[in-house]
This record gives sequence, C-alpha cells and structure tokens, in this order.
Amino acid sequence: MQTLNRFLIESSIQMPLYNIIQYIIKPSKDLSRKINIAGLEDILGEAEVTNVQGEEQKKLDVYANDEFIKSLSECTHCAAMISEETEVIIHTPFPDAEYIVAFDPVDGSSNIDVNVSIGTIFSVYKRISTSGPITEEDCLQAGKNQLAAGYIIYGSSTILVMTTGNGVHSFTLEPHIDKFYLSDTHVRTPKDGKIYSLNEGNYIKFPEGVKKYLKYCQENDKETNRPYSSRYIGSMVADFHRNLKKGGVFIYPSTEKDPNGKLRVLYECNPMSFLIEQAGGKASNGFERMLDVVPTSIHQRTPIFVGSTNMVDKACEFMKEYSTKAQ
Ligand code: P6P
Repeated sequence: MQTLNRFLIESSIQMPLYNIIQYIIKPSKDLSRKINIAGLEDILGEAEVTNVQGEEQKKLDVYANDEFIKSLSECTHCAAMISEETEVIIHTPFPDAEYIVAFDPVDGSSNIDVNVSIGTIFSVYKRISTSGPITEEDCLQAGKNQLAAGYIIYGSSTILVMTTGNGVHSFTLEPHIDKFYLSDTHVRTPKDGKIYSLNEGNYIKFPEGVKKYLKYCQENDKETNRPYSSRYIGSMVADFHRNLKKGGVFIYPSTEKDPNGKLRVLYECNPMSFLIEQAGGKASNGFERMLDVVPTSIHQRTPIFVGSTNMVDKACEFMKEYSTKAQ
C-alpha cells in the first residue's frame, strides 16, 4: 500500500503544495477521531453561537475551525485563509507567503448529531500580489486558478479525495497507523448516471428550469434509464462523493429564499467543481462553467449543478430554456 506522502512525492508535487496538504490532513486526522467517538465526548449539539452565514454553529464547527486555523497558521507557505466559519480573511504569521487556503472545516455539520457522513472541503490558490498582507483581490479568483482542491469525508471510513490538476485520487485513513493510504487513482465519474440529488422540499421556490428538469428525471423512459432515483442526504460532501463514484447530478439552485443559492463559491462549489472536471464531469451555475465565475466577495453564494456531464448539460438546457440568469 502506498502512503499519501509517497504518492505525492512520486507525483513530483511542488514542495509548497506538499507542505500545505500536510497541514490540512493533520487536523483532519484528529477530527476523524473526534467524530468517531462523538457520542462519548462533549462535541455534539449547538455551540450557542452563530457564524458569518447566520447559521447555528455546532460545537464541532467551532472545534474544527480552530484546529484548521491553528495548523495552517504554522505553515510557512500559507499567507492567509478563508473559512466558512470566519467572517474576515485570516492572516497567518507569514504575510509574504505565496498561498491561500479556503476551507469549510465541517460541511454538513448538522448531520453529526444523527451519525451521517460529514466532511471538510479545501481549496488552494497562489496569491496575485507579490508580497505583503493578502488582499481581498488575492482571494477573489476564478476557480480555474485553483492549484489543489479536495475533501475529507468522515464516514464509515475517512477518505481524502483530492486533485492537484493531474486527475482525482483518493486515500483512506488507516486509523490504527494514523496514515492515509492510496485507495483509488485517476477516479473518473460516469458521463451518465441515474441519481439526482437536490432538496425537493424547496420545489415551489425552484426556478422553472429546475422544476422542468425534476419532472424530466421522474418521467418513464426506458431508453434513457428514467425515472432516475432521488438520493439526498443534506451533506454536500456525502452526496457529491456518492455521485462521483456512481454517476449522478447534485443541484443546489437559487430559490426565492436564497436568490444566489445556498452554497458558497470559494470553499464549497469551486473545490467540488475542480474535482468533478478532473474526474471527467461538469459543474455549472446553471448558465456558465462554475470555474469561470469570478467571485465578488469571500462568502459569495452560487447556484450549482455538478456531476455527470450529460446530466449537468441536460439540467442546464432546461435552465436556459425556462429560466433567466437573474432569477
Ligand atoms: P438544505 C449543509 O448545511 C450544506 O451546507 C451542504 O452540505 C448541504 O448540501 C446543504 O447545505 C443542505 O442544505 O437546505 O437542503 O438543508
């Protein structure tokens, strides 16, 4: 079995990126242990604080955010961080360092109380400015500029799925040895799938194009393997991971309540979009390639259609025919 570090070295990854990945996976191992004994430690439930998103923070959100910030603040290649849980850019003691890391420390944290898989999502960029404190402009880059992206899914096993632009590879944590081992290389997502994932409870608030696509998924048509199956667990990392392996489409569209959608560009949609394209799939905001979108704020939200190429294309066809971009 090949360790993550051996794989990275043999893939001739640039040393700064190698380094940054080490400072990301270190807290993820501790987090995995905590999640696996969540019921035995005071790590479940609300932290009685809300985050910049106005969301109730879970104790695990606060713990994980602190641990990732602490770890990356020791990485001499990391100049700043963007975290879902923190309103402002987090500057490290290395203002002239070259890299920025955006992360969602615990995505889907509300599922921790019911033992459903959750995950950490991360994305790595190179700064635009040459030195000095990281500016907002350094952080507001299109997703196509990412140098690395990935997630760690804390489920029946803890798996790191990542890309540095040369395909998608996954590594499984051997908890007794506390090391990640290569478990799958050059992961490819099927061009077609039979799974659609979205919160149908929001149906009446969906754009017309999404409503039409949903009905298309439910029609009887043997030739195109329809009706598809609906699978939605409310944890993006878990829904994405299943669809990546089996084929399918994950959609979080704009709604009347969230006109820009719910999920965030920098630390949810962009990393997942980089991964899916590297695995032969597609990601869009319904009208354009997700990775071309230039964010205007560090916590900007966006609609997202991500997964099997042919399914994303079909959903976007309905969006273009029945919905307007502004919607
Ligand atoms: P809803 C979890 O809160 C999250 O950010 C994603 O992990 C998940 O896909 C989505 O929100 C679920 O949102 O509105 O369907 O509960």
